[in-house]
Amino acid sequence: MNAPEFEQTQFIQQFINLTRSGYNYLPTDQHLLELYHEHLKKLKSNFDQLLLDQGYSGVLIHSGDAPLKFLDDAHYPFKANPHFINWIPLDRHPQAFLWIAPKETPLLFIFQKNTYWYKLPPAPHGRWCSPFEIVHYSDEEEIYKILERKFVNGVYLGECPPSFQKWKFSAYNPESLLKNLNFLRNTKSEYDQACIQIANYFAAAAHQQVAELFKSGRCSELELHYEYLKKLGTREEDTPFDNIIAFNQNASLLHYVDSDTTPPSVHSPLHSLLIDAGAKFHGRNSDITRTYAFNPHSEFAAMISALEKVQQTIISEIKIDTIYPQYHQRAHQLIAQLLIDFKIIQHLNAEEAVAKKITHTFFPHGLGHALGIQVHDVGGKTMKNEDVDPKKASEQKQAEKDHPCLRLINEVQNGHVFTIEPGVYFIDFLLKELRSKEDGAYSAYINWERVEKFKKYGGIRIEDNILIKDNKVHNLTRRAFDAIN
Ligand SMILES: [Mn+2]
Repeated sequence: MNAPEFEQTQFIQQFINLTRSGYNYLPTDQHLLELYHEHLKKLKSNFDQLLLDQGYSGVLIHSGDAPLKFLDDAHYPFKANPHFINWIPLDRHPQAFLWIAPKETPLLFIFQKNTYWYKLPPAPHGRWCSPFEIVHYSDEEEIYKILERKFVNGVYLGECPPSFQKWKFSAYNPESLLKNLNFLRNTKSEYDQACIQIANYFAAAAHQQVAELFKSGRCSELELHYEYLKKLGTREEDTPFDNIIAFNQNASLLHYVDSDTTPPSVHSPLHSLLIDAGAKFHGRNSDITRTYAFNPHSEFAAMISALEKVQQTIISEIKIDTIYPQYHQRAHQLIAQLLIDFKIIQHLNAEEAVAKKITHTFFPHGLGHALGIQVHDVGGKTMKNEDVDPKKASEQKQAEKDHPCLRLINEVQNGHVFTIEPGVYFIDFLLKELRSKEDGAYSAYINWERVEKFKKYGGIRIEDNILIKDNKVHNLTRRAFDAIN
């Protein structure tokens, strides 16, 4: 068979085209299948061990359901339980269940019931699901009958409607199990890594398309958003997160998702574009940000290049066994120097500017986050490496205190995937706060005329997805952009 029968996303044809065009680092269909089966093997042994350790007979993982809107008969888009996706890359199968028990073949329950209202998700079959025993059901009672006796010591993972309470599991989403599972998800299998790489190829191609159209100066934010989706060949609800496509001052809003319909004109001239958008493959995500100056000869264009240098410097310095907050701290130093070079910070050196937390006004978010089945992936903070030495542990603690926005404080290790996304923004209310800080004492450290000049551009963020493998740093995003250029 040509395509993985398990795969039901829109991306598969694109994926096949990419592999045919011979990009390096892309697995063939057969290789991806092998990686998937290895991923499952490891997952099964991790789950078996954890369940035994914690005294559970097994776990039922619910894929989830599309909730109904208030006072309505329409549903919100379905978003699958990430713990289900970890096992089974089907993100359009609500009401599916997976039963995992030590030394047993996993049971996959797929909802199949005649209906003339909706198209049922196809029943998985073929090589991709050979490690599972597949049971089709139309009524949840059927699952109960099969597993009834096992539920006594079993545990349930997923969103939990009241109807499942009567199933009498010994625990629902127990914290100790979730904590361990989340921590394990920090280390990506080769299958996860391959999927995130593919998701980077898709997103890079769509990014490139949008960048080209932006240069033409004719499209609105909304039109660019549609072009991005079109290039991915996907529905809006199948992107990893709402696209951020922001012109000018809109780029100073970190999560601006409003997609203005106004086309650029003499009355609303274009200065900048910030695009933060990703793609999904087999439920694994990419998350890429780029910023463009409409005038490539402007000072803002030079600032973009300078921030890109900052980003690449940080990436080049990443080493195994170090803690992530160290790079966040480094970003503040380098951004301080950038702001001094651009004559925005004055009368201070970089170290002093960081010590006075002036960079926090221009770079108010974390340097990055773990990336995987969730865009802001779990495990970055849930459990610290027990072997971490006391010095690193106290650094981590301090970093959590100093940088409450930082989502990742773990040690960098092989198998980790995370983003590196420094930014420089001109955010009105933060600038006002800085100006009045300590009765205006800080105001002298800023050249406000220069700040005014940059406000119309909103801000810059540059974000790449980084994989640590074989003690080396692999930039999955640059690799993707290089391949399509
Ligand atoms: Mn991100």
